[in-house]
Amino acid sequence: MPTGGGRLEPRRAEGIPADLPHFTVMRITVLAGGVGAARYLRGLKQAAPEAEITVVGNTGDDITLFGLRVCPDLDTVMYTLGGGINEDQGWGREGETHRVRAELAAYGASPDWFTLGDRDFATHILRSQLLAAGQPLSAVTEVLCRRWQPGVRLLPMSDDPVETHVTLAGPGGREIHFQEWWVRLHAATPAARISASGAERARPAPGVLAAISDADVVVFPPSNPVVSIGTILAVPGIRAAVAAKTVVGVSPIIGGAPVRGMADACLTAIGVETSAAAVAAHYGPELIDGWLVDDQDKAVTDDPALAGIAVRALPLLMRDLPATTAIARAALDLAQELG
Ligand code: FO1
Repeated sequence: MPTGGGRLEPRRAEGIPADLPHFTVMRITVLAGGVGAARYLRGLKQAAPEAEITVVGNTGDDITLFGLRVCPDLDTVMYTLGGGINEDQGWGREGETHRVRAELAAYGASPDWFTLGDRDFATHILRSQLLAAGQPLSAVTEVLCRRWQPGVRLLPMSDDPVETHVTLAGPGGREIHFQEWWVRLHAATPAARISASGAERARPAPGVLAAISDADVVVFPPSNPVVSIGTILAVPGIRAAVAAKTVVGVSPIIGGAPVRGMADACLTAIGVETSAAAVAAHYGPELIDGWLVDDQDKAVTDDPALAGIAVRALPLLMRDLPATTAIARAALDLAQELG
């Protein structure tokens, strides 16, 4: 809940003399996972073309493969906003070939369950080269974004290693990397526990806390509340910084099911029902001030479990850019109303 009573007024940009025409910049900070967040950001850029948007990206999905550091959620935001994404998959590069993958398979190299395309490999090779030279992930991400020009500032949640691990249910449940659970097992094997390994020792990356505290509004796009937004909030300092701001979230669940991905498997793992109301209650009124739900879930607007959270119902399927832009606009309007 925001502390000050300050209205959501776009601020005067620094250095503009008071008597000049009123030039203001709205600052929006978005906690982002992968595909859902990236698609939402396309609409947000359209809804507020003059705004300064900072994206705090989840790095819990990151994995080292063949000696290369792969950062799926950062890359999905960068490729999607930069125009290089494989639109159908929502991850990886468009126009891909898989010659390197085939050569690795011919050697019997493992793992063989994670598809890396030839163009995508270039991103991981350059990232790994710069990391090996001692550059922090935030600096490396800035270098990669110089090519893609995503039109937002993309910050990893932390420069320290954090990896989401899943403990499989059942006797002697193994602990495996999130990607193995997600990609090889399709999250079909129930998870007894999902943890952000290393989060407790991680520090917010440079600029992350300032981007949150300086924001006029913080947005939770329709990302996975457990392994994307939950992981970002697990980095010490981030949850408290966000809770002090006006926060509007977009439900990733419509009509009791995730729009894409397998957020239901993640929610079940932490004992949260797969519903728009349950996810909002999971975040709680201490964290979020507004919550957008689909028309199918408009009963949520009267749900007593969501006291303290302003709920608005509207079409929430991001079927195309105009629809996504309307959703992004609605979040900003609600934030303005709650200012
Ligand atoms: N998701 C899959 O379901 N199968 C894959 O083979 C796969 C490869 C892959 C390669 C690079 C990348 O950036 C993402 C990739 N993803 C793949 C998506 C990845 O699992 C994401 O972490 C999830 O979409 C959750 O955000």
